[in-house]
Amino acid sequence: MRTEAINRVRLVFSLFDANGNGRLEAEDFDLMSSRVVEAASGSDESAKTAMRVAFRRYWETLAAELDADGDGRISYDEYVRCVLSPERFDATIAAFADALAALGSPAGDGLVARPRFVALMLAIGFDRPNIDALFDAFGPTETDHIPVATWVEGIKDYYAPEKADIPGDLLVGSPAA
Ligand SMILES: [Ca+2]
Ligand SMILES: [Ca+2]
Repeated sequence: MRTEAINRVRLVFSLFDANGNGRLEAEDFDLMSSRVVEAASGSDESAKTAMRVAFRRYWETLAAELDADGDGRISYDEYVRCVLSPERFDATIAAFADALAALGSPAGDGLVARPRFVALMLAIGFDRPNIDALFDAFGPTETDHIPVATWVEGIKDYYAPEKADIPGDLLVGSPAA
């Protein structure tokens, strides 16, 4: 198990605990979903609906796979076990990544502008310096865009337990000066 992967998982757990009670539950994903969709001004309704569906599926997958004590909530100890069987989450993560990155490109041109990326990542709860560091690591164009596909792959890598020294690690802690 890579330390970097555990750090990434810990960060996601803290952000997805949107109501801050130390457990993941359906309400957290509803809150997060609302925040992200609200930040996606300019996206069409079908893209917003796809995001809501992806968040719901995300929660339902966690509840089905990780709620070891069956109390309808996911503790951190339950959540961290997701890294032991990542293949069970691949399809859910892929759908989530596609929906999120699609919100980043409302024009449907396959490109995500930095302000849009920042707005969506702030809505999830990441810190601004980390978000900018990640965007820079994705190698933006001269017009400060990244391809949707780059973001999708970055999200999948973020959740891959065997990956280290990836752009997504820049979301954890303070970005290097
Ligand atoms: Ca919670
Ligand atoms: Ca539980």
